[in-house]
Amino acid sequence: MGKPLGYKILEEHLVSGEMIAGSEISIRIDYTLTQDSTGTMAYLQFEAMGIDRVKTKKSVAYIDHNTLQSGFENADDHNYIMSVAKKHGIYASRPGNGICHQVNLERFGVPGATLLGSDSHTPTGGGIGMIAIGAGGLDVAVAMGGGAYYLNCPKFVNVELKGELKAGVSAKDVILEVLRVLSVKGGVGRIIEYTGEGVKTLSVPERATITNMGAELGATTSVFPSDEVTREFLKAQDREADFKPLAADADAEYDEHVVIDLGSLTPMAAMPHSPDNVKTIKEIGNIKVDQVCIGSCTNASYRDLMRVAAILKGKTVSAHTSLTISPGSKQVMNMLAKNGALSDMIDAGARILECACGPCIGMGQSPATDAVSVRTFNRNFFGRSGTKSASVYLVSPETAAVTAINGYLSDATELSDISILDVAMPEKFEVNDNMIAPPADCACDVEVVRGPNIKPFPINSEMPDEIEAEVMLKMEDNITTDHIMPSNAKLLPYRSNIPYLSDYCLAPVDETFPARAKQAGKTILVAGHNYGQGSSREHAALAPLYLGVKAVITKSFARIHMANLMNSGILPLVFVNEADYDSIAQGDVLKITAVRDNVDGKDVFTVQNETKGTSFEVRLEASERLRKILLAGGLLNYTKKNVQ
Ligand code: MIC
Ligand code: SF4
Repeated sequence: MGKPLGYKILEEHLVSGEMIAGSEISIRIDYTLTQDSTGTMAYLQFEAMGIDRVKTKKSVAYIDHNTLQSGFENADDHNYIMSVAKKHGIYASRPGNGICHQVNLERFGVPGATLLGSDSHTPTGGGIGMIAIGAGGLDVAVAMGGGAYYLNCPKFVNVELKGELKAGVSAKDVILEVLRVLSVKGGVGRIIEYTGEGVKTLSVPERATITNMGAELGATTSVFPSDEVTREFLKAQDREADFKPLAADADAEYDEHVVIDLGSLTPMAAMPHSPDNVKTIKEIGNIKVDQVCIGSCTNASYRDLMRVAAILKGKTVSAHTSLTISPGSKQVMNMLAKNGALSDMIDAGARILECACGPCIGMGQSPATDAVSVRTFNRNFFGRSGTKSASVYLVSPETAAVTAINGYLSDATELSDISILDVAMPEKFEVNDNMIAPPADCACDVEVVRGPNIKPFPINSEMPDEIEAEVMLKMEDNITTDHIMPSNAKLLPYRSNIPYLSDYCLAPVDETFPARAKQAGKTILVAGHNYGQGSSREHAALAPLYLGVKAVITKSFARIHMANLMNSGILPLVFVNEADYDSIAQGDVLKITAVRDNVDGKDVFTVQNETKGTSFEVRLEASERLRKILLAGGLLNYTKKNVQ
């Protein structure tokens, strides 16, 4: 039987394990990327490993998230990243050069290679035929040191694309449709692989929009074949030598199959507060819009922004709407400047922001109270914009641009002259890597700069033999990492300061939690399905660790967050019978005895509810290696133990 493309790439990089869905495998990592908000922690951990130089083919450190300098903290952390990268053989993309995923696609993506990134949207690289996976910073640090990356062998879902998109309908609408069909947990434990006639009608950045938002499906990653369209893109980036044709076997067998007729799609939006809450623009109706934000690693490519410029040309942004545009890379911004498109945007009244994540991660542009904000981003989780009462809708760049002009949610297929959207891919991109700083030849020449914002990160102790603690918080389904460890302009500067951050841990769910947890000393969390969806930030495990969280019991976990919990030595447990969730109340005291024996060898064990006098069963879904990590009190302890 034939194999999916993702299967073949994983198999080529296999270090240990068997390619059986659900069983643990480890793979060799060719490339890594970090960004600044997860990077400081990743490099502190890399330094703690005592390795001189990275062992990957290439590792790149991006500075793109924390680009607001409202105090010394971000600037200090940037100096740390620049110097630590220089010392250890890592290329560093300076602030202003662009968003990690877009720049990586443009300048470093290689079909058939593996990429591990300390950001959940690393799968953007799947648009160029890579197996690109998001992970916690510690896993990326290990990969930089030459260690394998461990994951559960995924299932493979084939999304077959038929036909061609109509003008005004966009790659964003394709992934919104996939989200509508599969939901935010539909991709868990799966690689989403795109095939079919429709593939060749999509450019590499359009494919990358689709693989980028595979993160919102909870997928391990998403991948497109590498074909003539890929070759053209690489050629236009002066990198044709990196091209290699790749596709699934013609008779490839998949675990699941979804068919999407591109021609039948219409413009869509993900409504508040979840990326899978998708409806067509027609269904939602022409609601009044206060703010439009265009940009992010999902939708800030050359063609995206050229179409936006074409819609804005000669028009004025609605009087009651604010429009911001953040180009995804310096390359794209420069091309728009040279061909006049930037001028069309400025002329229409767009507020041009720097090439960075910006409003997507709440770095400015928080909407007004009760405002409706329409964004081309990938996440509209509750509170992420920085304004709790705001309603955020996720749309394509075309939808965003017409909406900004009209001031009401609008359908780009109804443009009076639709031919303006006919934008060709450039034959040649503006290539200038002058903002990518190369590493030093020798580590000895470089001194690492450490500002006062960098605080030691918490390290767990060995797993105790008994856990008895209060359920300090009982939560619903789909709790995101933006709930667990919120990120906004006020908190992002403290990504290297866990004690400070922990005072805001889970505050969007319950503001009293950090103080209550601190007082109790040790706590247990209970939640519904898909706990920890969203970001790869390990701060969502480190802050709970700092606050004394010993175990998290849920109906199910999101992949990266579960790995981060284990890496921190926090027990992630799943209810054997979901109904037991209902029997637990916040404030109940739970007790697990013989914890070490259970973790060592049992898949299922018992938790006593001391308050109710009842008991229930939980499952620990962990390989032998992960059990050892948990027993040691986390990956760093485990690694130290095994190196000595
Ligand atoms: C995000 O989009 O949520 C982020 C900010 O890029 C995160 C990383 C982080 O929290 O620093 C992600 O997606 O992993
Ligand atoms: Fe940056 Fe937003 Fe992309 Fe995260 S999703 S990497 S914050 S642009």
